[in-house]
Amino acid sequence: MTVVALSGGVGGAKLVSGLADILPPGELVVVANTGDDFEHLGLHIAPDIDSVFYALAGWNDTERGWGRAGETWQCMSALGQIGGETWFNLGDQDLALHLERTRRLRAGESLSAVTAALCHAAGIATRIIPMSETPVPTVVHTKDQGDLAFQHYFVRERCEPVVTGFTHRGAAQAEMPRALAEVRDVEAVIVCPSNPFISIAPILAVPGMRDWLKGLGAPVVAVSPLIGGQAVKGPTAKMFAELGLDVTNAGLVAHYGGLLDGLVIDHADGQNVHDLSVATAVTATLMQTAEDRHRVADIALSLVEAIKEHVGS
Ligand code: FO1
Repeated sequence: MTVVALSGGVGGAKLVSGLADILPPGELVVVANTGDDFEHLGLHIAPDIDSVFYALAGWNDTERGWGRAGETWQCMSALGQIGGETWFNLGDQDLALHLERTRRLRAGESLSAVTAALCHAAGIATRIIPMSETPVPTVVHTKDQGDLAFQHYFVRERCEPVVTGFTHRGAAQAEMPRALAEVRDVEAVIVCPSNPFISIAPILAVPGMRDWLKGLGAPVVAVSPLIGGQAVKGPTAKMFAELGLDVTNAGLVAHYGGLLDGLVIDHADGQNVHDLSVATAVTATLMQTAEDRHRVADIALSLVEAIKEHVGS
């Protein structure tokens, strides 16, 4: 059996690590958002692949949410002394990953081949597959600052500008990695509690991705990133509001436009299950401990089973 998870960075990586822990080794395939990727200081940075990679290797900084635990910042500090750009923090250990990825890409390897090699070296059994081999950078349209490159909006401007929309540049020419088409016997598709606009939408913008997901014939279940109309972390709720959308699970289901068969929601939103047009399961969706991650992963997979039984009956 194979479970496919669509994931962005921090929030997605938590559920991915819960799924990886409870599934037999090798049964999880993660389709990672690369809309956040950019070239910085001459290096190819892939933040969402990195967050999933570090979480699965057990090397992640759980407090900060991104990057490696026990990180040091000597290179950034030295870079600052000589007038270099320091708004995007690359830790000393983290730099090793970007150096090696960039070296391999420049030598002609594809992003999916590089990612597979890095996972193998780190002893990660889960397959992490980028959503596209070619760049699909997210451009953030803002009310007062025009168009911003994603990391300029997210890190440099701390998500403060009011957003009016997003473009997934290069999406029309993007191709799903061949490694995805080769994935077999998919029993479940899990949409992680990642930001629907900047983490999951870029994945769905890759031509053929929606059809591929639907064609797998497996239930598609999302874990909501909303708890009581708020996002656990990051700008999800702010974006819903700025785009004029309902900051609710009904708004989330509508946003995914017929993709979902089921949604896992938090107890805080449990009273609204009747507003939803998909199957639901209710639990505490905040994932702070390994036990939380296992519970949410387990509930999502149980909802998949319940949907299958319902369809079969
Ligand atoms: N996020 C920040 O808020 N500040 C940073 O300086 C930063 C550096 C960074 C370096 C490598 C990496 O893989 C991720 C990094 N992130 C940083 C996180 C990241 O850019 C965002 O969380 C995601 O792009 C949104 O999913």
